[in-house]
Amino acid sequence: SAPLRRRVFFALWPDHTVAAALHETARGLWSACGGRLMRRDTLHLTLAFLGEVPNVALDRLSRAAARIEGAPFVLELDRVGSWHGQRIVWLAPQEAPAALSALAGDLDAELEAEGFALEARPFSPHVTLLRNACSAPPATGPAAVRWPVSAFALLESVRGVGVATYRVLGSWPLAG
Ligand code: 2AM
Repeated sequence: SAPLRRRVFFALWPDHTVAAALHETARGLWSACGGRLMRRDTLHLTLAFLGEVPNVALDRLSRAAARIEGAPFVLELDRVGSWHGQRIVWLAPQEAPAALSALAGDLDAELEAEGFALEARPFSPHVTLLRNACSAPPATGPAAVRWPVSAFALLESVRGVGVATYRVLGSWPLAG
């Protein structure tokens, strides 16, 4: 039977080429740092995390997304870091492009206008590459990944046996 609720979030979802580059970087870090390597087809940058929402709310999510008037931008993912508590190793932009911060901020505002409550914690753009990894990844090493961004997506997280897979529910262009 179909679930009545879905676990969803908005994210930047890489094309095959960028996902392959991210995964290469992840493998390099994994060899130094261990842990669990995120699969290539799951790599993403979260913009807004909603968690479980009822199916009937999906229309409101689409409406919020459709109101975004974003501009395309290029992300230079040139910084490796970790969060010790969660033992996550991630890749992030040294400096977030203004268009990325604007996109996340506008999305938050539109989601709140549609009645969704979001976390107050500040936007910290990152792509998780490893979980349960060492807490001191090598700062130098992988080359920066260049990610031209021209759309954002709504993703559903589907819990499989042991693994989560993600399904794109919708995608909206950043037409400029
Ligand atoms: P993470 O990679 O740093 O764990 C799907 O779970 C995506 O949503 C992941 O990118 C995850 O971030 C993010 N996520 C999970 N729970 C979250 C929360 N409570 N707040 C913000 N982002 C969250």
